[in-house]
Amino acid sequence: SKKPVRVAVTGAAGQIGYALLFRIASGEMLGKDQPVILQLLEIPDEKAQNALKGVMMELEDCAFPLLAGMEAHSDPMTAFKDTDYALLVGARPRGPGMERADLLSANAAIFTAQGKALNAVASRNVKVLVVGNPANTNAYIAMKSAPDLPAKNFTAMLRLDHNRAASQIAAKTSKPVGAIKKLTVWGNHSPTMYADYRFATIEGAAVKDMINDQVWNKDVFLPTVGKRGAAIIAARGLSSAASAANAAIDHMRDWALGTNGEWVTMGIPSLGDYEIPKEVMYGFPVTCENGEYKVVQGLEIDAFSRECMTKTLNELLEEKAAIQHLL
Ligand code: NAX
Repeated sequence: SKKPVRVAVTGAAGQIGYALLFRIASGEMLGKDQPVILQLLEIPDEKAQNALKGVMMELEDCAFPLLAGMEAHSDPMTAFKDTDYALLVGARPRGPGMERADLLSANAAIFTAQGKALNAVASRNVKVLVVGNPANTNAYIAMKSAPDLPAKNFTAMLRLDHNRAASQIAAKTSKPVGAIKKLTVWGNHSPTMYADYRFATIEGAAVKDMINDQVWNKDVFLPTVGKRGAAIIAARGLSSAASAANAAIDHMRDWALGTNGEWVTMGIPSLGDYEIPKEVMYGFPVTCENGEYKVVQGLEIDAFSRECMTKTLNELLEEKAAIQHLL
């Protein structure tokens, strides 16, 4: 049987953690033949550490055959030791009266420390997914704080936006969601993201022709996908958790095990494709093979798309400018 791999998860006692850890331990992320060791990080606070112990008791009680080990940590320098995968979920949420700049700098402190710890102790091939918001900028900060690791190993989660876009298109076209191919979401994980179905197909037919309604695209589809997180908070009283955990599983599984030529969306450090400046952590259409992602090339960017892509890029550049002095 395979040698266990190490999977670090931060914010492990939070809502997303609770929807995520059991699925990782059951083999849904890395395969039903891949044993895992969970290295769980929470803040040192006693309540959080106790809650983490409780989650670990439940993980034990699942008797998952693939769960080869489990550790609780309060320091990223031990939590990330030799880790092959790191899911950075824990982040500082926006408190009452907190300005956007305060939120960015509180998270910059967390993600510089975690990036440095990954740099110091993680596997040199570690695959990092940042979920904690602002996800793209946090991933950028972690990447910049880990100069000895390949920049391409740092990614941000756009997959929830991608899956949300797919479900809206399935509803609009009355087609099965699993039949939608070649969809993507460009840019920031925020309401400025640009979900783009211009290239999408269902059973070989172009989604664009099936919908053929630019007003729906602009006035219904994009705002619905962009504001879906807020709609879930309004309905549930809590932010998306199971769907976010599901997207994290999808992102890591596809990156590690491949997509068989199909497109998925990942937030990755730009290599300059599609005129997105290098290193900006931006959502792109990618395919994955042998543990590596590759940006889909040669897509035509029309005027409306360029406008949307620039708007979400500008937001990312502003976030980057706001934290640059902290790096
Ligand atoms: P919770 O508040 O339920 O859990 C977060 C957990 O992280 C808490 O237990 C907290 O103690 C821990 N934590 C905070 N700082 C930490 C640190 N420095 N090291 C280790 N642990 C730390 O939030 P939850 O609903 O689980 O959401 C987690 C994050 O995901 C939030 O930042 C949220 O905004 C973000 N999201 C990102 C999404 C995306 O698509 N990228 C979608 C869902 C979600 O909103």
